Amino acid sequence: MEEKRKLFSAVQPSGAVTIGNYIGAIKNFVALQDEFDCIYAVADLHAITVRQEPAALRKNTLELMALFIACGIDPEKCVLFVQSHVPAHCELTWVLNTITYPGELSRMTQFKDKSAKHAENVNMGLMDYPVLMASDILLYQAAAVPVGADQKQHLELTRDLAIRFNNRYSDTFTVPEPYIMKGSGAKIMSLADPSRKMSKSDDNPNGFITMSDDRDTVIRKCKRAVTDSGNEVRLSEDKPGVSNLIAIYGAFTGKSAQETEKQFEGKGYGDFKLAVGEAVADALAPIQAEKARLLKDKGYLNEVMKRGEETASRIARKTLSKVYRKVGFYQGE
Ligand code: AQP
Repeated sequence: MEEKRKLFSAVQPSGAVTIGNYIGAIKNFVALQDEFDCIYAVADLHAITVRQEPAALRKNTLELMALFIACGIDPEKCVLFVQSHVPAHCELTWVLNTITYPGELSRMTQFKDKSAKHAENVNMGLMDYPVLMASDILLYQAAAVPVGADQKQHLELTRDLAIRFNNRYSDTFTVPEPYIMKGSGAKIMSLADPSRKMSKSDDNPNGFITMSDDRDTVIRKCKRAVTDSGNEVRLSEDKPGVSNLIAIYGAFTGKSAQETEKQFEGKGYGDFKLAVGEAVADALAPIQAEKARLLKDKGYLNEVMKRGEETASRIARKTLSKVYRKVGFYQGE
């Protein structure tokens, strides 16, 4: 049987996961699990580049693992693990750091944004984030990486580092390609400010809907969402607020923008916002119930993580020992 291509992606346990993370990442992870050999991580090493409360980080890690499974990622088909459980990620980062130039990292948009946002904590990890991300991907010889628009620059660096290493030391890494999902690429914007990305670390909780928000909260946040002047439900660049809600509605109902426009023709924003809220709440309810069930079974979650760690470590070690050999580390005769 032909071997499937490997695909890697991860989500940071840096807060309560939003519907932006779900639409842009987790929903796609589920759709890709039959086509690829998928490896998905809870990226806790990445998360500490921004200050985290230790107890919250532990809780968010377990919750994210449960959420992955509750959303439909099958641990029997995919490798699901926690990044810090596989030390090879840090080890490869060190080697790749030695072929990365500071200028490449200081000009990254995310570094600039997060440095501005966390001016009190501009640390080396924040700057080195893309090299750790390159290690995540290259360790597994991933051919494809599903990326949102916000991660394209980082994937480009991963490709550059893979090519640079391969040229210097001979062929070692698969050079990954971005995987753009058909009909997606949606970047979900903040409900409070549709010019900004919806982010789990946003200080304004009205800007995002989390995957754990209850029905009333979801509907209230949708009702309060900043919309544009006028009252016509139409996808348009000059209607960023309404366009964002159309994207969210589409992601949870499967309806195209045209279908949504037609459905709400002659109706105002009020009806539309309520319908968006109800659609999101309806879709989240079964996921929330399954997540709650899984969180009661820590033994099962720990076992999934352990299995994931073992499989991930095996693949990662193979790549790492190749890298160590190529750079000239003595590994016994
Ligand atoms: N608003 C979004 N729309 C679409 N996709 C999104 N992603 C994040 N926000 C949106 C996608 O989610 C995946 C995991 O992201 P991450 O947790 O690794 O970090 P992030 O991109 O920095 O997400 P957040 O929510 O903005 O986290 P914080 O606030 O901690 O920085 C990625 O594939 C991303 O594209």
